[in-house]
Amino acid sequence: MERTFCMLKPGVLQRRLVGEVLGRIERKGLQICALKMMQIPRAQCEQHYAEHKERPFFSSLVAYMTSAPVVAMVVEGQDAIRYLRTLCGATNPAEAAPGTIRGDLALVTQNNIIHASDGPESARREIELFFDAGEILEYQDGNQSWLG
Ligand code: 3AN
Repeated sequence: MERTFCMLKPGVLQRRLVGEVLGRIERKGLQICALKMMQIPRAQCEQHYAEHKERPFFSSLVAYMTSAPVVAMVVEGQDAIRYLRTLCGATNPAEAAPGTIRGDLALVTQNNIIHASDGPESARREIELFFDAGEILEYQDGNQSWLG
């Protein structure tokens, strides 16, 4: 099973959309194996977005992401990285297809609802940056047992 890191940006709690977004991830069949609310310390946020350090939006992005609590999680499933990215839709909500999380719920690129790791290496790095091993829990996938 593959694991990926996912984070709901501050606007999701502020707009009462946590259940809506978690519901989409769950209904797809992906499994949440770690979940917490937190306000990200600035240094941790800068580390998370280090690849964008030179981009013009970096300081505004860090200011936004640290302005209010986020929901951080680890999501598991076969091909979880690819499935979650597809659920999210394009980075720019104007280009995100209807039916995707960003396509349906976002208008602004910076405040585009959700972060999801873009590959196995970033997933590993991001999970480690946000979670201790003991916070990631294993449990039986109920869907699989019903499917037999
Ligand atoms: P994604 O989150 O779809 O992987 P990235 O990695 O290119 O996209 O960008 C990381 C985050 O940086 C985005 N989620 C968004 O919040 C912000 N971002 C990306 N491009 C822009 C932009 N042109 N203007 C403002 N913020 C941006």
